[in-house]
Amino acid sequence: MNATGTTNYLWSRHFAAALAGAGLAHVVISPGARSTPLTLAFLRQAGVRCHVLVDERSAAFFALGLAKATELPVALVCTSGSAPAHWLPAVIEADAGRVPLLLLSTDRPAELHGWGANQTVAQAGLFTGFVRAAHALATPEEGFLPRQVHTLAARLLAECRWPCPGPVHVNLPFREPLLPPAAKLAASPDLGPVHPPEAPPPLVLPAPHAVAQAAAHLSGRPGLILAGALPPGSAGPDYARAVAALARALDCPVLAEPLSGLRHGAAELEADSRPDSHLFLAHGEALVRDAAFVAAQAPAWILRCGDAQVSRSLQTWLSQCLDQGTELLLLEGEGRWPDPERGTTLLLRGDTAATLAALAEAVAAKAPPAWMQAWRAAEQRAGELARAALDAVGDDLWEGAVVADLLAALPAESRLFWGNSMAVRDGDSFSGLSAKPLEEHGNRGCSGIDGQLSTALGLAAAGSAEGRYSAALLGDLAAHHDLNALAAARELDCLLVVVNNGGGGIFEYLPARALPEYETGWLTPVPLVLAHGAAAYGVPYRRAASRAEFQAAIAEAVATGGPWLVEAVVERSESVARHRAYWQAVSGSES
Ligand SMILES: Cc1ncc(C[n+]2csc(CCOP(=O)(O)OP(=O)(O)O)c2C)c(N)n1
Repeated sequence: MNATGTTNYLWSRHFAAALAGAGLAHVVISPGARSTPLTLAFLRQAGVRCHVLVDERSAAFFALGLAKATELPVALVCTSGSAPAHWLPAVIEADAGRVPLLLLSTDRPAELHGWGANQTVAQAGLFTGFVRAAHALATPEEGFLPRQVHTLAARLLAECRWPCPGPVHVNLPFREPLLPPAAKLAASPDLGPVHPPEAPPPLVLPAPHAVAQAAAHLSGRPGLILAGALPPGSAGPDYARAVAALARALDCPVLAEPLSGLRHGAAELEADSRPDSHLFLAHGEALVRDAAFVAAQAPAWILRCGDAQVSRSLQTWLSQCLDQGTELLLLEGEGRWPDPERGTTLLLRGDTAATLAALAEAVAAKAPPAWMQAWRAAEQRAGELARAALDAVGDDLWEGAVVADLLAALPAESRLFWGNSMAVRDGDSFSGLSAKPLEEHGNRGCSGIDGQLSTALGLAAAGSAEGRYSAALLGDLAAHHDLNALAAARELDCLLVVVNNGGGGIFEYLPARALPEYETGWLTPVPLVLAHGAAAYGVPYRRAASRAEFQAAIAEAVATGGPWLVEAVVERSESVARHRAYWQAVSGSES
């Protein structure tokens, strides 16, 4: 009997050590009995930081945030029963958003399944359709070969990262007794050498003839680059430099998505900060609302890399361009075909930054100069209108001001999480471009309003260890949805800004707004007293109902550090009027 406990523990120690050796740095653990051998192994594993969160749903989003920030797989551990089911929303987001997560659910042994044993459910296929791989392991057996455990560990992390980053599920049954007697546990077992195999992801490049073919499409013709968000590990300075190099070679604009990482502190801005030399544009969603501009500036080609556009206006404009014969070149290196409009002319497979750099080398001619001049002029005008929209309201608080003031207050190198639903859109409209380096994140894989606080706190947990500040902007319903995440906020340097506009503000812009049942079925304001929510978890709180109050509150939060929740109270109907006035102005109907 005791041999079983010893085997469980030894196997788990080898597994944890090999995962650490293969690069695992963070594990998010939710407590339980069946997971005991694994939990203990991770808690005792050097080089692995354990975060313990009781709610598995929050834990999984927290892990998602950690993985986004560290650009490495993060493991989750939980017990058997309903526990792993709570991971599902974050797993779905990790699948769509290509975020590497290692899901380690523990289970009862096979002989207990199907006989009504307590806390025994079919866990093995729980994440089917949303994981890169699923492994249903057998219980550890005495005499197991450590070499095989080490190789398994390396394989799991490799599967999380390549060819398409994402979640991998491992179901691990343990037979009782789960641990050896206490005396044996006190002494650390000698594991011997733990050298998991290395499996570095390859750099995938398109064939030279495919690069030449694509470059021929682009050279000398008016076009533009739609630069979207890339999965963790692919974004960053290489991406910024490569996009800038290609745009410079073609003299074409880059419509930088809010989560592309190209808006704040991107490489080309550091190289040359004169507005008349900018290649990256931040007001794409506004520019394409102007029918006259769109008609005059029809692109011959659009090159798209990264995730699809956040704004509806850009999506609609892209469809119209394709209808009118614009060629669409897709860059993709993960085996997907991300083209919701289904208008691809040429799909170029390869690592995004490396492929962009290869294209920059291969293009032969720039577009006619008037092409870029017109886009720059329009960008400048949209920027002025956005600033005017902010200046017009004085001390009134609305989302445009919240975005501008938050960006101004954050220290350089901060990580910023843009929540769904209006937060990321307001960030798109009003964050502009700046030379201050910021790392921006969001959960746009499936754009849920769940797990927003947890993801932001996961980002902050990575940031606090590096001395980096973190912040998040989200709506009141999203905050309500995930309020118990605040349990993880203690000791993290994180400013959580909740825009309280009395429910789901996004629905103000959708057809349901006209229905008599609108408030009951869509707006759905909740009687949430955020001050009490923050107090319940010991998080300092400020309420801001004016721009001056908001600026003071976030300045205090940044200056004092630690976790803060700032509630920005926005009058919904005025906010809607301001959004509409801005869109009307940029659409040219007021010019
Ligand atoms: C998990 C999940 N449930 C429901 C939705 C549908 N939904 C999209 S936006 C939204 C309202 C969000 O309200 P809030 O967080 O207050 O943000 P605001 O719209 O005011 O910006 C809802 C319910 C969703 N995206 N995800």
